[in-house]
Amino acid sequence: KSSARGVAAAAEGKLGLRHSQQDYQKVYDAIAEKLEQEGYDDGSLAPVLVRLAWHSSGTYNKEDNTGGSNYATMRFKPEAEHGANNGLNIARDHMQKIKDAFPWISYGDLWTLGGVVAVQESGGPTVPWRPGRIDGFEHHVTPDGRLPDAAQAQDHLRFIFYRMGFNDQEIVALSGAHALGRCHTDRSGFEGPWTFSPVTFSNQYFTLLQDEPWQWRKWKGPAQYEDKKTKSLMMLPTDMALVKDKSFKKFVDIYAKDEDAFFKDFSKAFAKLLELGVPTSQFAGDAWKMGSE
Ligand code: HIF
Repeated sequence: KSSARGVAAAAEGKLGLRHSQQDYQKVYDAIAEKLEQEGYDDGSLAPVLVRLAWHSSGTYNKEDNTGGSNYATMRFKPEAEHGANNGLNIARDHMQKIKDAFPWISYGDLWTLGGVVAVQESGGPTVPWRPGRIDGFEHHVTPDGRLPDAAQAQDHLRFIFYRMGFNDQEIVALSGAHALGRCHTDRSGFEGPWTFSPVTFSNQYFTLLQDEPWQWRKWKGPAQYEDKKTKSLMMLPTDMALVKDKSFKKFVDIYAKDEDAFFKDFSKAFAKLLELGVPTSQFAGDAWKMGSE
């Protein structure tokens, strides 16, 4: 049933019957216009939109080709209620307003495009993106436990990200997205931002990981690190795994030194993440570079 819709969607895409890059650019602009939210966290929705795009894609399993961004299954209660997705209702609700204005876009395309807008408008690299995802059904929801558990270390990171088809370099490159946003006690239990500028996309996550002394925070919450000097920043156990593991650390050092290298590798890895689980036949052609004028 869903494959028939996929074929139809792909055919429409190939024939260019549906929507042009300019149409999608209008959606991009509408999202960009909504990012700044006075009073919300650090003043921007960008971080939580990046998290939505990633969590809607990161359920992918290359072994059986299930999960990923194709069906936007976080719309369904069982996946919305997976613990890892706590708080993403905020992002989905904001994106629903965009969907109301552009009802022709699929949720998977909308959420992944939201991640692209958020990265780019926060000063990050251009992330090639193309439409083609279709809305699926509740039976496409994958089991809980496919997203990473922040309390764990390098073995777990590899187990989770290798399952999606990523290698060590890509794991580290992706991780730089924690330059954006913060942890919330009522969502994950953890608390605080990773960097001093949580609404600016930069390589600061890597320079801080490399340069700052980190120590366990003494508090009642889950085990997390704090920076010794200001005690205002945090790192998750999974973040610290990147400097404890030699193979990961090599890339942390590269990205701390060379922001261009980070931007280039992040762009590739994030574009790949956002297309996990989408059959190539559903894409009409090469990915686009979207952006504000
Ligand atoms: Fe995150 N991530 N992430 N993450 N994440 C959180 C928040 C954000 C992990 C755990 C957490 C990636 C990988 C991993 C963002 C983007 C990405 C939170 C806090 C946790 C616990 C949630 C909350 O309390 O609000 C783990 C264990 C990961 C495996 C390494 C990606 C690479 C870094 C794939 C990625 O892009 C963003 C952005 C946020 C901030 C959300 C916010 O609301 O500010």
